[in-house]
Amino acid sequence: MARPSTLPIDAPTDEQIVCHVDADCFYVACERLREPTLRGEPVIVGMGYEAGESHGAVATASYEAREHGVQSAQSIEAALETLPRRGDADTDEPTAYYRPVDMDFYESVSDDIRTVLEASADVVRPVSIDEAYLDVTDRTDWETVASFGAELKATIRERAGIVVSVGIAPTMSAAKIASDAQKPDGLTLVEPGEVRSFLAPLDVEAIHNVGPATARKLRGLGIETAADLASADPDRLTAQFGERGRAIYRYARGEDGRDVTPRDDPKSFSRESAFSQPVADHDQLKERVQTLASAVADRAARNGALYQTIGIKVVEPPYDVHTRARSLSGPVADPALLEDVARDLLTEFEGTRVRKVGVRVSKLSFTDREQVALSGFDTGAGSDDTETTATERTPPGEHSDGVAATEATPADADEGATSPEPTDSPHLSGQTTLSDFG
Ligand code: TTP
Ligand code: CA
Repeated sequence: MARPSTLPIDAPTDEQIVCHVDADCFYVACERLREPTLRGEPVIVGMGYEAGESHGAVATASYEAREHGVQSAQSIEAALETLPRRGDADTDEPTAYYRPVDMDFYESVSDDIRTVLEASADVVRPVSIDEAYLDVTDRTDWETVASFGAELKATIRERAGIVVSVGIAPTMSAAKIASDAQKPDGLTLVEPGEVRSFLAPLDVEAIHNVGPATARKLRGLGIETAADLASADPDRLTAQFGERGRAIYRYARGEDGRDVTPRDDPKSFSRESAFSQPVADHDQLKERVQTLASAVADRAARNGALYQTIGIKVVEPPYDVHTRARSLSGPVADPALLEDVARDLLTEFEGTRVRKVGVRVSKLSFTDREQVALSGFDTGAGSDDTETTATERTPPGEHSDGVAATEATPADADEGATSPEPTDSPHLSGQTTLSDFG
């Protein structure tokens, strides 16, 4: 049914059926995949954590560990106080298993989930490594959508080994909130006409575009719940918050006309890695660069990307950032060439003490390989860098913009405008030793 042209763009519409899929305690679920003895146990995955150590922060905790109060972003030290490492404690007190973050593995599991999502929906919008919106309007209808959701969950469990929670609603905001409503292993359906009453009892902060600061101001005005916001005076909200006042008023009423759209292609893929002590041994650096180059090549391949510029980043202690890049004459997807160019760019830094290295590919294109072959460019160029036409010296910091990763949060992410800006890799903070550039 076409949207009547007299309706404002944000008017409620029953046209869309949106699924929001969010994996349950994702990093832990991945660890349990390869280590089934962790099932049913308290498990904590630490960012910047190493086996037997106590530094780093909790990336996620299993639901069993959450019962004891362990939560994301807590320090590992604090978590260890609540739940000592299994094997360390000689008491009957509860203990937990601790594991370091392994992004490469989690990304490969994320790709398995993505494959199921792509096959189940006409449009998939990934939001983070374990979360995506699906437009399933043409795949189901409101009468059968509950079994569609159940089947989707079962297929993800079967193909990727991961338990997800699913929210289904006529709008993106309601679908997102619904997926969180009955975690873990949830399936929550909000039917057309029910969105406003579904939102009504929620805290204002649950509403799309309401961040912590806006929520505080709203509470100051006596507006505590979505119902309060939905029945507030829109002119007063506009006077207070500008155009956004009217937008959040609409969202609170369940009026969210956003379509699920595929995310823009990323601009680059990168990986970097820090050493605990500065390293001057060139062979060791070369080896690390090679590992990073191969991880980047993998990631580009998984995303069907060709790259034309290959770059490295070298950080001398304390914060002296050098970047070097080389442009090829055409786009390639060639891991061996990528590794060679990255290693070659590194030779300039022989003898340098290095705290951190990174590898990046940019100038991406997403044409398929067939087209590239047709254009006469040999993607199997191997390590022959006669393909290279220029070495550009890029000023320090160049790599800090335009960064995009597969988990990039879209510009219109669900965080309120007053929330902190999402980074390219939503939960990866500086704590990690292997992270994205920028
Ligand atoms: P979330 O979806 O927020 O959390 P979760 O999947 O662990 O748990 P839930 O069942 O409540 O959805 O984040 C996805 C992954 O992102 C998470 O497994 C680990 C990582 N992460 C961090 O590294 N740091 C953080 O502060 C958060 C919140 C998540
Ligand atoms: Ca999750």
